Amino acid sequence: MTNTFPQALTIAGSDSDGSAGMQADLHTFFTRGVYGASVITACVAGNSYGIHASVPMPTDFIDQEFKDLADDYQIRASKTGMLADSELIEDVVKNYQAHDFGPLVVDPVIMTKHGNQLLEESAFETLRTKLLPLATVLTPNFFEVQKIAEMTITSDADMVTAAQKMQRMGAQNIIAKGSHALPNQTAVRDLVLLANGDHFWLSQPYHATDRVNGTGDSLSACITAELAKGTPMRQAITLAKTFVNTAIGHPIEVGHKFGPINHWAAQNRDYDDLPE
Ligand code: PXL
Repeated sequence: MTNTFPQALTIAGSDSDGSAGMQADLHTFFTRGVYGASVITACVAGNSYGIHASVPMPTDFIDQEFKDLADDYQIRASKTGMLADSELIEDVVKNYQAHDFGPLVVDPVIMTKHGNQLLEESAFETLRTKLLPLATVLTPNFFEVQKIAEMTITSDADMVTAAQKMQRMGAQNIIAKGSHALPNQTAVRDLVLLANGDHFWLSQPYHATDRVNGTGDSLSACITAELAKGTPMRQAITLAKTFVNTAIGHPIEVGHKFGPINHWAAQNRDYDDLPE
């Protein structure tokens, strides 16, 4: 067997309701035509109302997951999601450095939209100093941008400064997601800072819906899937943004509160119209 079919890896937590975490990642890989493997770091029990229990996996089990993939599969791109605590982050960093699993997309998962903490407060510095420098792409949301860059963002210029600061911390490419809490909001604007120093803004319509669970996971997973297929960085990020916006724009009736996004709507969209 040639083992050449595009294969991507999510290193993330399992979310029992399927809306976020590795389930959202695997939905995304599937809809972008990429085979998805998963190194499970933690298990979360929850539903559209919130998270009610969380258990980290033992690091020797995580080591074995990495080993089994390295022994057999050819992972072309990887992403990280929920990493729970410092010990897990350090274990994932060790394993990622020991294997050739392609470019790494780091979604710096800290807290859910319900306000549930997914990363211990004490692990934040480990994330910033040990994982972030490995990021081929970093995908912080508005809250995470401000926390990582230690800045309050009130203007476009602030956002560029924050992204440049994160690049100096070691992340190569950054998509810094804009605020979703502006008065009379009609659009969401994200900043992309590329490794060569160029930056541009991506604007998408704002959808007033609670069905947004798994958006950050799906964005970073979509970038990962595209990189696994060899899509150039700029197109991978632009396509992923449109993918997630399309999925948010076509809600499905699952759960009562922060329900999942619609990966089928995103799958059925044609992406040939996107700018180069
Ligand atoms: O969407 C962030 C996220 C990541 N990983 C897991 C989650 C969630 C949100 O619920 O449960 C496992």
